[in-house]
Parts: sequence; structure tokens; C-alpha cells
Amino acid sequence: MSAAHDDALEPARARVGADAALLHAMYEAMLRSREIDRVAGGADGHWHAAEGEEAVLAACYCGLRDDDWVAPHYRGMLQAARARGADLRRLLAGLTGKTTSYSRGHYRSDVCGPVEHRVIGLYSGALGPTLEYATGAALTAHLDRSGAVAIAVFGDGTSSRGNAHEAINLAAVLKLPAVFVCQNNGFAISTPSARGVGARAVADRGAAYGIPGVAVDGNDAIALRAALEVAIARARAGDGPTLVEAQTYRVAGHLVADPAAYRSADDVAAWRARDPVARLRAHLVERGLLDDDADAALRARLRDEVDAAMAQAAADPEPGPEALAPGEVFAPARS
Ligand SMILES: Cc1ncc(C[n+]2csc(CCOP(=O)(O)OP(=O)(O)O)c2C)c(N)n1
Repeated sequence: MSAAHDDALEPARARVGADAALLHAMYEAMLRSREIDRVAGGADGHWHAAEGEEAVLAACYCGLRDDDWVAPHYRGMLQAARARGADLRRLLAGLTGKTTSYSRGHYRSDVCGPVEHRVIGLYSGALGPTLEYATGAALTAHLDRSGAVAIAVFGDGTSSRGNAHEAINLAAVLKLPAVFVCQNNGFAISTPSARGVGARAVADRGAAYGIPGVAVDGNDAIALRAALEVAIARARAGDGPTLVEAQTYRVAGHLVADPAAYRSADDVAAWRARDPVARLRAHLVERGLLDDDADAALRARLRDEVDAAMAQAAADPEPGPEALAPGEVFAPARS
């Protein structure tokens, strides 16, 4: 089922591995994500860190067209919105409902990104509907013949929800321009994915939907981006969706307040040794695209950027009763 995908993968991997601008953008996004985890995790025990899963965020949210849609997993929602051009201070202000946030305090920015940046949120506490929203966005792109794609990213736990299956099935049947990416970090809270998903890989479900299902090392940003590029090209060409499974690991607890005592320290250490940031850094250095000085300067710049955004967001005003008024409805222009 995935033979065409496999044939296209090696050339895509070589292309991505030599694309200096894309590699730098992905590396920066990954380092920034770690800084966001630092400040948001330090301020909020309910923060869901993406530590160790940054390659998924970089591969899925960098280098898209402005009119593409993303329906991110909540673990990475803020980073997705930032990668799509949203303002980090306003995103961080959205963690505590400040008036400067995109929703002016109506909803948390770690579950609902700004729709004006074509980031689709959860809009409720339920996991699963975002895949249906992505299928809807892909249907719009298909009917408008816009060439845009919709990328839905979701956890392994979420992948077994009924609405996840319905969304992927409908996109497959209608050959919609969608890409479904399972950010499989090995756990749904404390349930290991082997117990939530079963013994087979999530990617194997592609066969049941009649679409390519591709399992990729989710800590290898280049391999993952190559798989995304093949899937996106297929979607834009009108050949329908692809199911990509990014196999990674949740190095952090489910949320900051979770001591994650249900797993072994050895497992965590083994996955830390496969750190996706260090792996992309090694590639950049090997290619002569990064040296120690440039890396240190980039890290310092990102640290300052994120600290400044957090300080501003913390100083921003709390909303008053006006936050209870209904907001405007956002309707993107259709060409
Ligand atoms: C429909 C639904 N069921 C249960 C929950 C409670 N819940 C919140 S996060 C979570 C774990 C989700 O796991 P996964 O999709 O693998 O994402 P991860 O947290 O591992 O990134 C669950 C079960 C929910 N929010 N919505």
C-alpha cells in the first residue's frame, strides 16, 4: 500500500537533509519549543511538555503554505501557532486568560491556537474532534481547488477514538488533501500505547482505510519531514490522505505535576539519549551549517525571546466582565 511512498522517501530525505533554510527553521523551532516548555512548565503545573517530541512539531508545522490548515495535538499547540506566525507573547498570555491573548481570555492557548493563523483548536476538553475539523478543512480546500492541505496531529491515545477513525475514513473515501500524523509518544497519561493501541503499529491502520500508512522514527526530524513532504505532495496532487506515525517518547510526565512513577527510569534515559534536538544539531554541524558559536548565539537569542515574551504576558492585564461577551466569528476569505 505504501510502495509509492517508500520510493519517494529516499529522494525526499536527501532533499530535506540538504535544505539549509528548512533545517535551520526546524532546528530553531525545536530549540524554541524547549524554551517554551521551560517557561510555561515553570509557571503552570498543568502544562503538557513536548520535551523529546520536538521533531514532530518541527516537521509538521515548519515550511507550510500560508493557506494550509493545521489541527495540532494539544501537546505542541502553542509551538504550532508560533511556527505559523502567531505572536509568542499573546500565546503565552493565553495560558492565563489575559486580555492580550488571541481569544482575549476566552480559552486557553495550549488547547486552542489562533484560527487567523489557520490553527484549529480543540474548542472543548474532548480529544478526537480535531481530526474531524481537519477533514472539514481539507474538504473546503478540495471544493475550492485551492491546493491547500490540512494536517491533523494527535496522540496515540486519541488515535483510537471513534471520531479519529471516522475523520480518517471520510478523508480517504473522498480523497481529501489531508495528512494525519500520530504523535505516538508511548503513553496516554499512564496507559502505555501497547495497551491503548494494541500490538500493531498505528501506521498499520492505513491499510484498513485504504491509504498509505508510514511509521517513522519520530526523533529524526529529517526522516519525519521527508515523510511529511511526500504525504503533503500526495495530498496536493489530489491523491488523498496519508497516515504518518511518528514514533517518539514522552520524556516528560503527562503534565508537569505528574511524577510518572508508572515507568522505568532506564526507559526515560534510553530515550533521552535519542534526543531529537541533539540529532539535528549533529547533522547541521556535520554539514558545516552550524558551529558552536552560532549554536550558542542562537540558544541565547531564543532564551531571551521567550523570557521577554513570558515577562510581557505575565504583566499583561487580567480580563474584566467584557471577556464574558461573545467574540467575533472568524471567517477566512475564500478565493
Ligand atoms: C475524549 C476524551 N477522553 C479522555 C480525555 C482525558 N485525557 C486528557 S489527555 C489524555 C491522554 C491522551 O493521550 P494521547 O492522545 O496519547 O496524547 P499524549 O498526552 O500522550 O500526548 C486523556 C485520556 C479527554 N480529554 N478526552
